[in-house]
Amino acid sequence: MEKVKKTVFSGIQPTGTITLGNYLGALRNWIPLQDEYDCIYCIVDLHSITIRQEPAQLRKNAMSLLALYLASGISPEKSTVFVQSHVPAHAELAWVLDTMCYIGELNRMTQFKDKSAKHADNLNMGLMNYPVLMAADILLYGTDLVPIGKDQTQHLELARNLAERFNNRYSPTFVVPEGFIPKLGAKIMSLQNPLAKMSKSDENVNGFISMLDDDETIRRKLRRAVTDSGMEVRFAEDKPAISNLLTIYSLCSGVSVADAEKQFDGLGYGVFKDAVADAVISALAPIRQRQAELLEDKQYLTDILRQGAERAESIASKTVAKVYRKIGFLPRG
Ligand code: AQP
Repeated sequence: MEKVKKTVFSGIQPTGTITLGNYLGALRNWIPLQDEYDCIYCIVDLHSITIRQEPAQLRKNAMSLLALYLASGISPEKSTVFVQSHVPAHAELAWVLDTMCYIGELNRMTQFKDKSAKHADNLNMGLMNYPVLMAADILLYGTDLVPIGKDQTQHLELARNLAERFNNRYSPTFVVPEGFIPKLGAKIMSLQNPLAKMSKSDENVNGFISMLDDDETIRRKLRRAVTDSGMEVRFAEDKPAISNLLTIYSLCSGVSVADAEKQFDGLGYGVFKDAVADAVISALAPIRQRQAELLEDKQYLTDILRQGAERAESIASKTVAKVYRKIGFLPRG
């Protein structure tokens, strides 16, 4: 039967407080999709333990991330919001897909290479298998569209390949998903190194703006942001730091990059950085306040997660049952 609405799936890891990069590259773009699609937004905690996490902090991060989803505009009435570990089908399908994914494919993943270098003391199999679990997340729900930042394109390609491989080996089962990558903001860079992605696990806290940074901290980090040689506020390949700040400014203020270049023509970096800080503060402060209010009512948040998990599980468990049948596992009877 044809679906009435297409399905969107995306998730963020509760590895810390999410950054302005996660927000502009992913979360913010999820909001308008809710009116047109059946959206499933997950807190991907199974992914997060590929890096060592402190248990109490992980629990706190997951709740905080849920409140940030809601404060940013995710509606639990319109969308399914849940925690990945509450739905066992994610781990079950990941195992099946693991047996269909070649080690060479995972070895080539740039995120695996980057994270292995960063966490050489904890080179675990989960870190390598991360993209297979991500494929399971997406394929369980018949997902048509996956809104992601640019860093996830290689992983999405693997999900597409695994879907096609399974469909060809058995029979059509999985929808082959498309990525949805924003034209602007798909890769927000570190404020301290404009050649590296802004990451919530960056050891240099001045490299990222956290969604929960207060106004003063946001301003201080932006004032300290590295700049390029020269004084012009121009979007150009040879100006990666200023281009990154222009991207942030444009997305937070609604002014186009071209208009922003004109607006700051001849004014210098100092004035520009202060304006970027004003724009970021205006975008984040209301979300931060709303998030704090939401965290006051833990019961409300827990109820959302329970209902979300029930909805997600009813779809995901059917997919796993279908997959098990197709690969030849005996029915339980
Ligand atoms: N800098 C970024 N610019 C644009 N989009 C980004 N995303 C991440 N960083 C940027 C997008 O955010 C979504 C969720 O990411 P994630 O938390 O699942 O994992 P990640 O990509 O590994 O993000 P981080 O912040 O770099 O986390 P850590 O430091 O824990 O590894 C994804 O859609 C991602 O593309």
